[in-house]
Amino acid sequence: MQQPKAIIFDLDGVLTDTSEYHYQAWKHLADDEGIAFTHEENDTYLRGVDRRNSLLYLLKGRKASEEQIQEMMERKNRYYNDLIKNMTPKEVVEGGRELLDEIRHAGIKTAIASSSKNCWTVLRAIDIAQYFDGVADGYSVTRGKPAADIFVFAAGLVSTPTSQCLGVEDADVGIEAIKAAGMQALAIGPAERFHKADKVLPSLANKRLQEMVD
Ligand code: B16
Ligand code: MG
Repeated sequence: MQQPKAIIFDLDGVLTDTSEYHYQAWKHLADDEGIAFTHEENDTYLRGVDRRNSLLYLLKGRKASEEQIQEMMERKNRYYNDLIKNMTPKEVVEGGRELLDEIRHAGIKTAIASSSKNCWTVLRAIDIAQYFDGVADGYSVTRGKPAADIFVFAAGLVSTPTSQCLGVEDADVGIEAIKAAGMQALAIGPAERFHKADKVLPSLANKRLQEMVD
């Protein structure tokens, strides 16, 4: 890999394990509605996917009015907020602060590209907002991952051409978005989850910059 001028991080599932809370909130909604839903489905189909498209997957072809869709999205979001409200700075991936410090000291810009509308709540709860030069979240673009838009938007926030950015993602749709944006892609998670990653690490825990770009 070439040394990037900017690193664009996904949030949920990369810098903190909120992807597990998203799963629990969707599972709660699925149980309410009597719909079968597994952890494996969450990892394969919902990671990185925006709230509305996640719900449409979960409904598995069941008919719902716009009013019912809105109500279910709000209900899932209430369940999710109940789970994240007690998050603390301890829930940053182990060694994450040191890694972000190292990246910034190397003169590399940093930004967030998260599909989540709760992105700022989580950044504040785990106290890492200060490590980023820009934050793109679920309000920044209309076309979600796998469209390139949120990564292109985040690269713009740090005034860096996408060809000089490294994107970091735990979702296969996120890796697709990074590659569509013309960036190098570092995937976080099991190798079999990803199709287009340039490099895969099982986790960002206790990693150094060099291990991300080798
Ligand atoms: P919200 P990321 C994504 O965040 C999550 O991976 C995904 O599970 C969630 O549905 C999506 O955000 C929308 O989240 O309902 O909070 O707006 O991985 O892109 O940081
Ligand atoms: Mg993610």
